[in-house]
Amino acid sequence: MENTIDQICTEALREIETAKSKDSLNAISVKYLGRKGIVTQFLRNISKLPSEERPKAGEKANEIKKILEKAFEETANRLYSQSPEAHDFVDVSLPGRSALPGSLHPITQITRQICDIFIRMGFDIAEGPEIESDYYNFEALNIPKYHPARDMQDTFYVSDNIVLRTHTSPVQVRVMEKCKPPVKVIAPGKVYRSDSDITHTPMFHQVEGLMVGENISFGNLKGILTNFVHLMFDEKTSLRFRPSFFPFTEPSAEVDMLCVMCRGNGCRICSQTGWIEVLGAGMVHPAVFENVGYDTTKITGFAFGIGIERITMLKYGIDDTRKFFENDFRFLRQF
Ligand code: 2U9
Repeated sequence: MENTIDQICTEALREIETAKSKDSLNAISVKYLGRKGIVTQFLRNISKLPSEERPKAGEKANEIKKILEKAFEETANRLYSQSPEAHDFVDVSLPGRSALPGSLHPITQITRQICDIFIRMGFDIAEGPEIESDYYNFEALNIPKYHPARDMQDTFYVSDNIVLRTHTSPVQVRVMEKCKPPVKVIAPGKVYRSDSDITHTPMFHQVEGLMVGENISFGNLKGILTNFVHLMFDEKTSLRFRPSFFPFTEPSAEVDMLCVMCRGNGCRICSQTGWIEVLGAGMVHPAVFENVGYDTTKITGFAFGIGIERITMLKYGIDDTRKFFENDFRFLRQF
């Protein structure tokens, strides 16, 4: 009995192996595994065997049936992969693969909102190089040779006199060199500082603004910035100006807005102060005007700098700047 089924198996495997087409393979399959096939008949006849022989014979026959089924499947795959239709087969019944819809990065969205607000107030947009000369990034802005900002710890140096811009201020210097006053521009873009922790990334985004002409005052600065914060957040968000120092402005101020979370009562976001620092500003230092050839007896102006990551975090309640640059879709898709 055992010999017979082994012989059947050997013969079937030889036939399967030499099958030349899917049709002949099909015929072999019917011959052995079909309803009246040799293996099927063999299984049926097991019931006629003496009871002590049945279990062994059944086990053996089922094992051989599995071997043959596997051999049929493998040979069918081999014959199919060699057939011409395997190479240009398109299953038109499959659902289409749609491309993931893209969206604007939250930083891009907020940059555009900020630009729109200043455009409505009459500002033009100016752009400039991210790789800058030491002159435009520091010297022209009254940042002296031994100022800490110039240190390798704070600035990325490309060479002795070339840096990755640490602010977008050089853009406004270039604008003033080219245009006579009045000038009213904002300069959005990437800036670089050699700094990396939970609140700092080596690259971040700024929008700086500059308004220059006759009779431009600190009052104008307060008006423009108050309007900006009211449009960006809401009319109840009041501003507070604190005296500060920057080499390129005099007087200078750091500007806080009423905390968006607690509205001045004190919370974790504002470290219980009720206020959040959002930007820096001041009246352009006369030394900067002299560097671009403006007449300091007639011309005054103000400038300000806004960190875009900070505004975006406050708008969307994000707690870690690094999230902006990890390219994690789970984070980015929320905006
Ligand atoms: C010119 C003259 C002066 C731009 C200014 C600031 C104050 C300031 C910070 C805000 C957040 C940088 O991104 S931040 O960390 N900026 O505090 N920026 S005044 O002053 C200028 C610009 C151009 C010709």
